[in-house]
Amino acid sequence: MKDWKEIKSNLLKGDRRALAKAITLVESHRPTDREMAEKLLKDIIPKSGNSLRIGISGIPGVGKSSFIEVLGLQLIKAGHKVAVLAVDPSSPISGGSILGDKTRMEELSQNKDAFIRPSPTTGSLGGVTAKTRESIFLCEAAGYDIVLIETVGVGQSEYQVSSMVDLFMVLMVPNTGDELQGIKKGIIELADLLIINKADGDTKILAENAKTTYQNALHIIKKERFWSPMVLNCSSLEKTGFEEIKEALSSFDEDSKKSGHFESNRKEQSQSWLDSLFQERLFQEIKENSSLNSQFEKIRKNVQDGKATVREASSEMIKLIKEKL
Ligand SMILES: Nc1nc2c(ncn2[C@@H]2O[C@H](COP(=O)(O)OP(=O)(O)OP(=O)(O)O)[C@@H](O)[C@H]2O)c(=O)[nH]1
Ligand SMILES: [Mg+2]
Repeated sequence: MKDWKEIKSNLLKGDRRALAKAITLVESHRPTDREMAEKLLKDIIPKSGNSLRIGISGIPGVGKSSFIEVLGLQLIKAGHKVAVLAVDPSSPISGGSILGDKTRMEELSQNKDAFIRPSPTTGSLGGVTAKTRESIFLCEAAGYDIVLIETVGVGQSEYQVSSMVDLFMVLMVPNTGDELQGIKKGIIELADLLIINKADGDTKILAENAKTTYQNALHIIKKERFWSPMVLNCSSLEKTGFEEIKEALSSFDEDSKKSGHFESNRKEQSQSWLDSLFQERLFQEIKENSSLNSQFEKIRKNVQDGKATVREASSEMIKLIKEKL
């Protein structure tokens, strides 16, 4: 990668190609790229932060990409610049969902005020989310004031994404039977907005019923915060329900800033990011230290052979680490 300073100055002017290059740099595993990425990030961080970061989650096929296409275009019409990032730890190699996204977000991807970036394709979930966080900063420095982060997958990625956004949205489909069966209560607890998509055609009435069910369920989950989670219906196909969604987004933005939650939440998020990054790097350092590791092997064997208790062994390991520090 050539001149990171050139990338930086073009990125700060809002150049989409420079932004794409910058993200590639951040995603790269090559040590020289890594070095440049760190310099670049250090320089642009003061210019970042100025967006509403929105996480969008939901099971595969619920309609996230179609939803983002409609919402994104409407936000742009209202004067925003919209960046879309994806977190997809479930498909580390393939381009399947990327292809899907390109076609689902056809109009948005061609809009000059939109920037769409598929998920980083390599690395552990921890690595992928670290890169997504850094990509958020880059998008903000390039002038995007709405950053949408689409998470694919069930389970851990939702928690990871909710810990890097200001507002977390969960998309659901109306279904027959017990509405709450399929979703984990934990995910609902994370949601600031629950959106029931596909409220059209035959499923319109089901969506209405689902809305009531979820509203009641959310009532039970008591949140002592500035914001009570909302349930809204929409159809990405018919483009209905989006006025209410946009209103909810701006109320959330306003209320969270007024209450001080916005600021404190971001501080908390960067603190916990630092903690987890520190831990990750510390473990990496230890793993890469061969003399330490051969000593650890012996200690492990002692435990296996019943010559030391687990507690004794861990104390011994800590002692060895301290000696190296
Ligand atoms: N009837 C109806 N169908 C929809 C709506 N939104 C999306 N779909 C359809 O649902 C399917 C999945 O939509 P996507 O937008 O790709 O869903 P996704 O959640 O992004 O899927 P993954 O990226 O695979 O997780 C497509 O066939 C869409 O045409 C809607 O509002 N109404
Ligand atoms: Mg999708």
